[in-house]
Amino acid sequence: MTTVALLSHSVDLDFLRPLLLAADPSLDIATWPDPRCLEAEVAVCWNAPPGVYAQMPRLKLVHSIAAGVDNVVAGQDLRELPVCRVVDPMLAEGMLQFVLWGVLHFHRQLDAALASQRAKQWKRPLQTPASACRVGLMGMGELGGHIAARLPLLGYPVSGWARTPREIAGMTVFSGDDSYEDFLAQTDVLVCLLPLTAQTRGILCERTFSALPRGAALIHCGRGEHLVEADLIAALGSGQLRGAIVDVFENEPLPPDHPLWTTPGVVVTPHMATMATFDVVARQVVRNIAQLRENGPFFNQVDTARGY
Ligand code: NDP
Ligand code: OXD
Repeated sequence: MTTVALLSHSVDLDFLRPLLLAADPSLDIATWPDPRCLEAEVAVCWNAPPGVYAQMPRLKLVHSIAAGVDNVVAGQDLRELPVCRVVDPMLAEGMLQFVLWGVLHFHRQLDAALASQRAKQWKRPLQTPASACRVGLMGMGELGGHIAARLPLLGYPVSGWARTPREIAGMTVFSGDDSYEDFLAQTDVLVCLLPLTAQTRGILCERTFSALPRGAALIHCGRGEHLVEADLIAALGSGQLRGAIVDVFENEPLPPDHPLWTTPGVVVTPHMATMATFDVVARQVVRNIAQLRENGPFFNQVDTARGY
């Protein structure tokens, strides 16, 4: 029998119990803060309690319930533990939908139309073809790569920025710090789909905003810690940025007195850009537990040295 610990200091993950048992009735499941968690071989996590793996001598596999693993590895003693994440076509499709909505919001000037509505003014914003709205994707992985394949079909010129170089027909993919400013200089709508790592923390800052064309917009779907909120507010205030859709925050839920709720030009969404269904999450976890028993290779294992 494999014991699974459902670990989170911010949400009660017990809702996964019936789904995991449906996929593998033999599992023994404990939910944090049940002390039995410390006996588990498998940790299934979102915002894992700090330092908890160090107290789990039998732990053999750490599994995020999400695409990102930052809050699963931060502040933990990982030893040589394998860490896996969720990769799912419907999760990628959900992110495509969210980003498309955001691109349309800026390209079709719905931000201007909503501002006019608030002022009870009938103003028809100038409409331009999709070809005039250049989308820049930070991150060309499972999510950014899917969006890069689909947005051009609607006429949007898309470029990408990743850590490592690659060739994609019909698209410029920039890579590394040396080409970062070149990437930004030709981007009207910047979409952040990066993982949170030591290299990407704070990347959405004054340096980034000032390298964009004046009046560019931001769609931020990565992690809250990518964004220097004061720099965003300053860039919006100066007109360097025209608007921002912000889905992720350093402190979630966003506190009621947070300035971004009411900063002109900002659309706040509650970390809803996309998610896998809980059923998919449970099935992917159970599939990797089977691999653990068989000593087989894990699905969607991350490179913990790289951080994603
Ligand atoms: P992947 O690991 O598949 O892709 C990550 C991409 O980021 C890769 O292209 C990688 O480059 C690039 N990258 C990593 N570090 C750097 C760096 N230092 N400089 C430039 N590029 C870098 O991740 P996913 O696409 O699956 O997910 C991305 C993130 O999206 C998640 O980590 C999570 O934070 C966020 N997310 C947010 C959701 C929401 O609802 N808001 C939902 C799901 C995910 P390379 O290809 O060269 O390795
Ligand atoms: C994820 C998320 O990483 O929900 O999947 O943010």
